[in-house]
Amino acid sequence: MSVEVKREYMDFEGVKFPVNIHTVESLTYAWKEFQTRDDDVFNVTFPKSGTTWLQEILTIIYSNGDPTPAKTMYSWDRVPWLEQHLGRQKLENRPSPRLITTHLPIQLFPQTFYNTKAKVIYTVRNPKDVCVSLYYFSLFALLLKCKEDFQEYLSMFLSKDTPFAGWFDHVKGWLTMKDNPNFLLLSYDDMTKDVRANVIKICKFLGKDLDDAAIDSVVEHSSFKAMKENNMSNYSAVPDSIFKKDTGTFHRKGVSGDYKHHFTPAQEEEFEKIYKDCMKDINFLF
Ligand code: PPS
Repeated sequence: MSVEVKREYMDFEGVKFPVNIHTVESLTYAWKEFQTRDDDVFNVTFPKSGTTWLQEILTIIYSNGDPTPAKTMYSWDRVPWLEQHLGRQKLENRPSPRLITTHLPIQLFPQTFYNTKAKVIYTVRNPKDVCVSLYYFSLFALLLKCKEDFQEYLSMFLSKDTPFAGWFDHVKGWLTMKDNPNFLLLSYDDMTKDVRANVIKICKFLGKDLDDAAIDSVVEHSSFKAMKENNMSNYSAVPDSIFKKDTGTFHRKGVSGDYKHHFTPAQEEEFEKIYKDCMKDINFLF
């Protein structure tokens, strides 16, 4: 039986979510019912900011450098999405420590988190690159609204018709946690420059004592090339009814600054203006 996939969003507490993989029940579970444990680790991102990369890095850190789990289990089973329709099923009885992925904006993050020692790793990426990455992704991911014309897509990205609260509110919300000792802020763009230093930073934050060889293994097996070739992480297993794979690949370029090949000077100017206005109270520059 084939399920009809729709490029539509539902509204939950004023935030838009793609309908096919989110329900009121799954979002309520994530927000109000999920029981956070002290050793839970949350991989939090706005889409296209390094989610899958962190899923791979965390998996291999927690196997002490052994790439086997990353090569034998799907990323969405190893580090499942909390808010998606299978979140409860995948996370409820999972042994600790649980590695958990989420695109939730901070106001819908599990309420029980705040009474625990659980940790959040929040990865940000230059929003212009996020926009370009999401533009290409939405052309082949049939779960998302898309526009073939990049200018039209850019306008949609900057509008209220963006899922997961939109880039600006998502980032602004999560940055309010930046002084919490259980919160680690990473930058995708910085990771592309020195992934090893970032892996060491993550290990320190998580209290994981990996030797040099294990750290080298994390770096090697989470590289763009390794992940693009890893059928457990490259989404090649997703059916064509959801990802129209003849129109793109999940692992597209994996670089910082690709927006320069897509934005016109006028589009950059428009973006900068909105960025400055929306982020005026935030001390964070790209
Ligand atoms: S999603 O759909 O939200 O889970 O997407 P996400 O994983 O956050 O982001 C996808 C972009 O990340 C790139 N990517 C990587 N870059 C560098 N190194 C590694 N290992 C890596 N893995 C994924 C991926 O190519 C997407 O970026 P673009 O710019 O489209 O290439």
